[in-house]
Amino acid sequence: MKLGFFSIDLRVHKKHDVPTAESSHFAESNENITNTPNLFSHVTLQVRVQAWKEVSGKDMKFVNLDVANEYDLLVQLIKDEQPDSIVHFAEQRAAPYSMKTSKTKRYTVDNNVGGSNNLCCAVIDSEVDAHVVHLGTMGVYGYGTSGGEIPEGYIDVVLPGGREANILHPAYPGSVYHATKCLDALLFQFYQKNDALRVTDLHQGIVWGTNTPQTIKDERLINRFDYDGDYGTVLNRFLMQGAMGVPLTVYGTGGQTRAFIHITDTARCIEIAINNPPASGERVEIFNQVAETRRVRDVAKLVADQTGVDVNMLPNPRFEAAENELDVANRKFCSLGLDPITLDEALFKEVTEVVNKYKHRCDPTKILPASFWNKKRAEECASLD
Ligand code: USQ
Repeated sequence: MKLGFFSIDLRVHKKHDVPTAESSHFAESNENITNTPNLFSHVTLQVRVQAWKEVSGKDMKFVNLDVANEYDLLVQLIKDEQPDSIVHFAEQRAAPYSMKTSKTKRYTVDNNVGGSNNLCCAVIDSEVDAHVVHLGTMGVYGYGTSGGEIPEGYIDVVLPGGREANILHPAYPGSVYHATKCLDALLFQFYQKNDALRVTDLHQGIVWGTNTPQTIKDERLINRFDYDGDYGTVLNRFLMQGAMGVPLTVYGTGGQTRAFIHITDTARCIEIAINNPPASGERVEIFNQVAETRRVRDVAKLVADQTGVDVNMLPNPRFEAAENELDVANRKFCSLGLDPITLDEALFKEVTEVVNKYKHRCDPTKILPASFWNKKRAEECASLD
C-alpha cells in the first residue's frame, strides 16, 4: 500500500560520494505530495535530480519504493547499491497531522514504526554493514519543567537495589508522531544489541528557513515550505503569516520553549553524522540536533517587530505544558565542527523574500490550526472555525 501526502524517503549514500546531504544516491516515494498546501510549485524528484546534475555535475539516482510495504525491493536495493550509510527520512513527519483522526494516528504508527523496522531488517538481511542515520526528534524527551540540561540520549541512573546504569533517556512523547520516534529508538537499541547494527539517531529540533547553500543554486531545488496548521512548523508559519499581513497564531500563552535549527544546519549535521559513524558493536549514537532554544511568544515578537503584524493568542489546540524551560546539550555536534546558525534577522529577511515572492500561492483558509489533540481541545477551539 502506498499512501500519499507524505515524503517517504530513504537516502542511500555511497563511499567517496558523500559530502553533503543533497548529493549521492537516494530512493524516495512521495506520491501526491502536491495535495498539501506547500508554498512552492511542485517540482518532481526527477526534475530536481536533473537540476542538481546541472548545477553540481553530480549524478543522483532516484528509485521510487515504499519502505514500509515493499520489503523485498528494499533488500534488493541495498544489496545492489552496497551503501556505507543510509539516511532514514522515510517517516510521516508532522505532529499535528498525526493527531488529526484515528486514521492518521494509525497511519503514522504503521508507516513510521513499520518502515524503521523494515529498514533495520533489510540492512541485516542484505548483509551490508551500512550505517543507518535516522532523523529523530527532540520531542522524544518530552517538554516538562523538570529542570536541568537534557543530555544527548543517555542518562546515568541508580536502579532499585543500588545498581548504577547509563540508559536511554526516558521517553515522554507529546503526540503520536513523537511516540513513533520513541518506538524507533527502542528498535534501534534492540537491533544494535542483537545484530551489531550501526545506528545514529538525530534528535532534531524545529526546522526553520528555506534554503541551504546547495538548494539556493536553482529555483527547482527550493525545499518544501509548509505553512498550514498540519504540516508547517512554528517559525516558518509565523514568517508566512507576517508576509501575508495576518496576525500570528500563538497557541496558549506562547510559553512553550522549543529547540530550533536552521535547515542549512540540518543538512550539515547529517553530513557530520555520516562522516562519524559508530564503530561496530558500539551502542546507538545519539546527537541533539539543535542550535538554540526559544519561547514561542519570543519568536512571535521577533517576527511581529519585523513585519508589524499583530500577535493573536489562540486557545491551544494541543495538549502540552503551557510553560516550560528547555536546556539542551548539543556539544557533540559542536565538537565535530558545527557552528550553529541562530535566529537572526538577516536570515528572516532571506525567508521573507522567498515567502513574499510566492505568497500568491498561500491559501489563507489553511492558516488556522485544524488538528486538535483531544475532544476537550477541539471544543475549546471551536470558536476558531
Ligand atoms: N505553535 C504555535 N503556533 C503555531 C504552531 C505551533 O504556538 O502556529 C507552538 C506549538 O503549540 C508548539 C510549538 O509551537 O508548542 C512547536 O510547534 P511546531 O509545530 O513547530 O513543532 P512540533 O509539532 O513539535 O513538531 C515539529 C515537526 C517535527 C519535529 C519537531 C521537532 O513537525 O517533525 O520532529 O518539530 S521537536 O518539536 O523539537 O520535537
